[in-house]
Amino acid sequence: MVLLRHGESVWNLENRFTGWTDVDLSVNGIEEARLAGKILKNEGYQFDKVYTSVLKRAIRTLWIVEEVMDLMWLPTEKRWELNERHYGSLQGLNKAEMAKQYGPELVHQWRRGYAIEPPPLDDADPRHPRFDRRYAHLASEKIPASESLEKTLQRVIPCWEKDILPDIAAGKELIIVAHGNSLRALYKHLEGLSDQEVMELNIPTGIPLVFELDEAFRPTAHYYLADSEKGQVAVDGIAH
Ligand code: DG2
Repeated sequence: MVLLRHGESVWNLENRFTGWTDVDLSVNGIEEARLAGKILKNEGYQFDKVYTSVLKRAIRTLWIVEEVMDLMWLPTEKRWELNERHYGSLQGLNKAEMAKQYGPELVHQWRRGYAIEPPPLDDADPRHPRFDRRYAHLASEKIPASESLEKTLQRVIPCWEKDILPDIAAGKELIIVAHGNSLRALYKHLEGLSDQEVMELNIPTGIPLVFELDEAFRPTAHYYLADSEKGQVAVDGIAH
């Protein structure tokens, strides 16, 4: 199974909290997606099915990977549960400016704390997902105005258990193209990281992360497919 965080988005580039804001890839993000596709192709990966979010930075990354790999036929499940965590009223704000205003510790807690929820979007805010058709089928209590990583995990893991795992059990090779925090939630679950340990976990944009699973679907190994120095810097470093 391969996990892939989308390529750099325009708001990653501008260092803005993004969450459920539907921004596109930056020019660099398009390149990252191409490189991810090339690496997967060169390494001989094949897939039977794709899971992604309903946000275009993940979907476009997937399209580019599929095009490069000549796999545009792949059945695709677009799932809101794989969306980035909702960043509440922080969405659109610059991370460095917020750190200056509120202090780096609080901003770090908002970004990496497990249970802390950023301030919510107002119910009447036109950016609230309850006004977005793609979430219209959801019960109102499921539509977030802000999410902690814990809440994100509470929607990612049921999707993993009910839908993704049965596909793996049926022998399908999967790629999951999603986001920094929805993938951190899945990684935490797979590797059994503590709430404290997951604070140190960062997943770089556009670098395929392979999980090898045993018969009980427990990970036996995981590794990034980063063959360049740039890729290694992204894996060792963080932020976006
Ligand atoms: C970023 C992650 O999400 O930000 O929402 O700002 O993976 O969709 O680019 P992504 C966002 P941090 O949690 O690293 O601040």
